[in-house]
Amino acid sequence: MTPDSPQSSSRRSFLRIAGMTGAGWLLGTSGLTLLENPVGKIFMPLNDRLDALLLNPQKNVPEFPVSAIEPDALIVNTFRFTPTIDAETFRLVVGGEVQNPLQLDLPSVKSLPFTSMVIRHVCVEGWAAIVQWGGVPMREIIRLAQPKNGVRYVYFESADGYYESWDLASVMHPQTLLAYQKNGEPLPVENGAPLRLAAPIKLGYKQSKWVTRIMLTSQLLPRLGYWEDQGYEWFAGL
Ligand SMILES: Nc1nc2c(c(=O)[nH]1)N[C@H]1C(S)=C(S)[C@@H](COP(=O)(O)O)O[C@H]1N2
Ligand SMILES: [Mo]
Repeated sequence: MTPDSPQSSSRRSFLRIAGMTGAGWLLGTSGLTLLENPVGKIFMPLNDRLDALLLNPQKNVPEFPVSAIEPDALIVNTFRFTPTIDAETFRLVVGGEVQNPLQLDLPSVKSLPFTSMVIRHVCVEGWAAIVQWGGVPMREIIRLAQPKNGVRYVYFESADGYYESWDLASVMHPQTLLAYQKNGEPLPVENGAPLRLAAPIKLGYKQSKWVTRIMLTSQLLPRLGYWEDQGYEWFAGL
């Protein structure tokens, strides 16, 4: 943990999150949304699909010890160009079929629960690397956005024009992170800063770098993903 660890930030920082009402939707750790009103606290169930994914989390993939990290093994794999993103003006947009569209600045993203994991990154081109990633579990962001009933897919748009679609269950996996640290350091720009996907359950090309926009949908769109649209497998599970 660094001195300015995201875990030390107070819940008040949630108020900086655009799209939240003054009445205040607070997030319980139980996976249910907690509504404070004059009468007391009322538990509001989310939609069934999301409830199932939150209350019956999928099995964690075993992680590696920090000593197993291979600092030089992660090959930068960028197919177009490395975009420059201004951290000050950056907003992560979360929209589509959600009840609570979000525009999160970086401090807001970093105020969300922090997780770190040491996993193997596997590229379809025939190399792999054990890497530590730190960031916010994607499920926390999905939960904040409150998907409407019927949402099954999540689209990720990147600043370099890269795009990917995932199934909701894989996005809700506890080890699917929106990462902003690599091997204990701030995420380098060539690895996707300020925010990139990292997960031990999918091949490298599913793990979008420079994520700017997250869209929740009930149906897959004609464009599936940068590599999928050139014939690569969509699910790409490990
Ligand atoms: N936006 C964007 N994301 C991307 C890519 C890319 O070119 N653009 N390459 C993908 C591929 S194939 C891999 S293996 C990983 C590589 O991540 P790294 O460059 O941090 O090693 O990023 C994935 N995400
Ligand atoms: Mo890759």
